[in-house]
This record gives sequence, C-alpha cells and structure tokens, in this order.
Amino acid sequence: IPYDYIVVGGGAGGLIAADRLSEAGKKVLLLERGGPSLGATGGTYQPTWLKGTNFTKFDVPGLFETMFSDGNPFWWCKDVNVFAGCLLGGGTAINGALYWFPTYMDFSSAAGWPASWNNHGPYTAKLKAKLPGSDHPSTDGKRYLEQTYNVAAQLLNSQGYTNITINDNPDFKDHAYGYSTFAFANGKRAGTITPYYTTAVARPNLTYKQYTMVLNVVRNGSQILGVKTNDTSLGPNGVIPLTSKGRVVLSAGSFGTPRILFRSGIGPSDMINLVKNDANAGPNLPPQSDWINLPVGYNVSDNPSINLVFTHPSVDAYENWAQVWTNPRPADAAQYIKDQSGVLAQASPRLNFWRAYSSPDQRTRYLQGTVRPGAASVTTVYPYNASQIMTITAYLSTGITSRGRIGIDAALTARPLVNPWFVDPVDKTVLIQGLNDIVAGVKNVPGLTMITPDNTTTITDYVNNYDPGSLNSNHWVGSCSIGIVVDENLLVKGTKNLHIIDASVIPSLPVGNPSGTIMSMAEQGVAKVLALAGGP
Ligand code: 6FA
Ligand code: ABL
Repeated sequence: IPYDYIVVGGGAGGLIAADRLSEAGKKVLLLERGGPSLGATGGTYQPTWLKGTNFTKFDVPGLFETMFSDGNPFWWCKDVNVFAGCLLGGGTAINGALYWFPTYMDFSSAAGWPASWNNHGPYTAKLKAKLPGSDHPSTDGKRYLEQTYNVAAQLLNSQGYTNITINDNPDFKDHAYGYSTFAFANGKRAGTITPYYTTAVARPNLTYKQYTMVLNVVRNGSQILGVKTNDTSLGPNGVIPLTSKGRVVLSAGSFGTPRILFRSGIGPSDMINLVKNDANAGPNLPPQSDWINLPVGYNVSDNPSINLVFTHPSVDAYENWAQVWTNPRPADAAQYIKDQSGVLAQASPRLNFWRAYSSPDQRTRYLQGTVRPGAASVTTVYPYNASQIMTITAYLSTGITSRGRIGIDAALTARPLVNPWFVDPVDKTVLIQGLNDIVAGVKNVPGLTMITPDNTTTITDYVNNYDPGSLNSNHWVGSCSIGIVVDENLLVKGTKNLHIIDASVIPSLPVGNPSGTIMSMAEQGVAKVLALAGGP
C-alpha cells in the first residue's frame, strides 16, 4: 500500500490487465468480488462423481450446460438481472467458451474504433501465444458426439458453405463453417484464468484479494485517489489508496463497471440521483459540482438470438445434458477422470457458421449459427423423439444497428433499461431472412425435421412472438464505449487516471461470441495504458 495500479474485477479483461501490468513490474492490486473457480485456484464445487479429483464444475467443459440447471448457482452476480459471472475468471469461468480470434472488422473504424486501434494483429498474437484455443479439446485429439456436426454440415454444404478451420481463417466469415473452437486447454476450461491469472498471482508485486467488492472510486475532482471496498480490514472505511501517479483500471464488466461509475458520481444524472437516494451509497458520492456527466450505459448492444430445434435419427441428444451432474454416462465419466478426454472434455456446441447479408439499408449484417445436441426448450405439435433433438441458434452480429441502454434501479441492481434487440426493424428483417435460409436447407438433409417452430407457425410469427428476454445472448458490449465514455487510451473522459478494460468499451458487436475480441482488446488496451506518459 499504496498501489501503482488497482484492477477492479478478475474476468476476461481484468486478468489480462493485471497480468500485463505486473509483468511490467508495477505494484498491482487485483480485486475480485467473487471466490475461486477452477480447482487450481482453490475451487471445490464438484459433483459426487468427481470427488477425489481436483476438477470442479468450472473445470469440466462437459458440465457447461449445468450452469443453467443448478439448485445453488452461487456464481451468478445476484445484483445484475441478466447472466453475469461473479467469481474468479468472470464470464470466462462459466461461459460456453466459444472462442474466436477477432476479424479485421471487429476493430475497424466502421465498427467505431479510433484509427489507433485498427491493427489488432500484434495483440491478437500475444493472446494466441497465451491461449491458443482448440477445436478438438479432448486430450486424445479425437472428436466426440459429432452427429449434430455432420447433420448441420450436410445442410450447409447444400447451400454453398465452405468448411474451414475457423481460427486459421478469422476474416473468412461469409458462407463459412467449422468445428466449434473453445478457450479450453488440456481438456479443461482455461479462459483467462489458466494463462493469465496463474502468471499474475505468482509475481510478488501483485496482490490478489478475492471476495472484495469495489463500491466506488475515491476522487478529488478529476484525480482518482483510490477505491472504496466493502472490506474494512483493507484500509480505513475499506479505502485502498493509489500512489500519486497511480491509476485505477475498472474491469467489472458491461454492467459492473457502469455501476461503479454511477456510485462515483460519473454518468447521467438520473443514474447518479438513484445513488444519491440510497442510504448507504449516497453519502459516498462527491459533491454534485464534481459529478461528471457522461452517457454511461447508452450505446449498448447484444446479439438477438433465436433457437430452431430439430430432430434427426442419427443424433444423440446426450439426455439433453440433464444427467451429466448427478449421473453421467459411466464410461464417459471414467474416461474424463482418467485423462480429460471424451465427450466431457468439450462444452455443448459442435459446429459454428457465418453468413453475410446485405440489407435494405445498404449495410452488411452477419449471421452466426451455433449447433449443439439438446435444446433449452421445445414447443411443438409434433410427436418427437427427445433423444434425437438438436438446436441451431442463430445470432445477428456485426452490422447490427439496434442499441439499448443499461443502468441501475433504485435498489442499485444493474439491469437493461431499454432492450437492445430489434430497435431497428431492419435487424429483425435480416435475422428472419437468415432463419428462412437455414430452414430452406432442411429438405436437403434426409431425416431432418424442424420441430420448433412447427408447421403451425411461420418463421416471421415465431420471431415476432419470441419472448424478448430469450433474445438475450449474454454478449453485452458498449456501455462505456470508446470515443464516447473513454478516450482512445481507455481513459474515462473528464478524469486523469481512471481507465476501463472490459467488454463495456467495445463500441459494437464483434462477428462472433465476443470473448476472444474482448481479450485481444484487453491486450491492446493495457499496452496503451502502459505507454502513457506520466504514469507509475
Ligand atoms: N463469450 C464467448 O466468447 N463465448 C461463449 O461461449 C460465451 N458464453 C457465455 C455464456 O454462456 C454466458 C452464460 C455468459 C454470461 C456469457 C458468455 N459469453 C461468451 C460472454 C463472455 O463471457 C463475456 O462477454 C466476457 O466474459 C466479458 O468480459 P468482461 O471482462 O467484460 O467481464 P467479466 O464478466 O468476464 O468479468 C467481470 C469481473 O468483475 C467478474 O469476475 C466480477 O465478479 C467482477 N466484478 C464485478 N463487479 C465488481 C466489483 N464491484 N468489485 C470487484 N469485482 C467486481
Ligand atoms: C454463448 O456465447 C452464449 O452467451 C450462451 O448463451 C451459449 O449457451 C453459449 N455461448 C454456448 O453456445 C447457451 C446454452 O447452450 C443454453 O442451454 C442456454 O439456455 C443459454 O446459453 C442461456 O443463455
């Protein structure tokens, strides 16, 4: 104490920031509100069949679908009303771990990036060296439970798609498909935890505190002096100071970072007034004359996603993943424990595909598909064989124009205030087109039947009547967009030493599930912060 850098949040962005700052020799404090995840980080939450091993729910890829069906889901942030991981690794500890190296579009000026960000190559290379990812995560190099891959590949081949190794060709995202690729290593979840946390926490100049929640930054006008936490053992009133040249890096995620800003008197006045009215948080606000008016929480996007459910006689739906926690197939459990190979070494997705669409408004929009055994829900008039179900999830991504707003309510729970899906009707038109194109290929695959929607429902009606909350893809970006809330060095406008390195700074959705792009952004962002003059 005091610290050169205080990094708030140990998720996708925060662990990369903490690792690179400590690698540069800075005195770093990393604060995470949650507890351990992987067994190697002290995690212990495991099903009976894994007793005697060091593998937790978070380690074993095949347990991914049980994140949504557990009676005691302690890993979700209880004060964020969409899914968000509140434990070491953040989203990367609990997500599906689909992992794509960014495309040139993801950091282009057209996507909202300053020109100084366009060349992501060197930073993606640093990421790749730490976390190569794998499209065959089983340690024996074999692929398992591939029936849904084969069925979808037949459909896509009939429509002129090309089969590629997706991360070898990141910029090939039109009529392209390949094996799902994951942020796993050695048959286990890695995320940013294994490659970055492990090296960061081993350094004597990095201090890690878990179960420590940052409430607000402490500031004198534009100068950040430190952070206030919920742990009074860490300093007077829980306040931890920075050195005079020090910086705070907020990496609390698309919902967590805006809330810290609001509680620090930074953001739109309607949000700060909610804080002011809170008996605990209000007294910690700076005087109103020091509030910094920024559009924190606006410009938010998330992929609208729609599930189509099918059956095919070749498909093994793997009991819809319902048995893997309490009663996995014995041979698969034994194989996983023996050498982290087999079905359980991979999360549920099997194939991903992309297609570009030009639209009535002259923009190009991209559709992503994810194919997996099982289904989150089935609504159908057809009789069907539940052991043969599979899902294609269609996401609309790059090019999307709809934006929403996130913020807090009177209880200071973080939540969407204006949903970001289909605000622009053209986004909906394009997604419907994409779904119709998928459906048009069904007849080319003998035995393939779409059961949701069934033949009593058109695709247009299906989309129009879709439960809006179910459109959520958990890919929130943009609440502190670069150029709007932070400058090109990720410095919060109006402050001297407050930075943000997480999904919230990304101004528009990347072409795929976003974690790879967030990680590349973090590599580039922390390099820019370290290069600034006048820092520690
Ligand atoms: N992205 C992908 O690329 N592929 C996927 O397959 C994928 N799947 C999912 C998924 O299945 C679910 C259920 C969810 C919720 C997300 C998925 N994502 C996927 C999205 C991806 O995980 C997120 O986009 C990514 O993790 C966001 O990275 P950030 O760095 O912005 O934020 P995190 O949530 O990872 O980390 C924030 C950390 O800050 C957490 O550890 C949290 O506990 C901590 N924190 C929050 N507030 C704090 C506070 N006040 N004080 C201290 N710590 C705080
Ligand atoms: C993602 O990027 C999404 O954020 C997740 O929603 C998705 O997982 C994973 N990747 C894997 O594709 C889905 C599960 O497969 C569903 O069973 C679950 O209902 C859904 O997340 C909940 O959002």
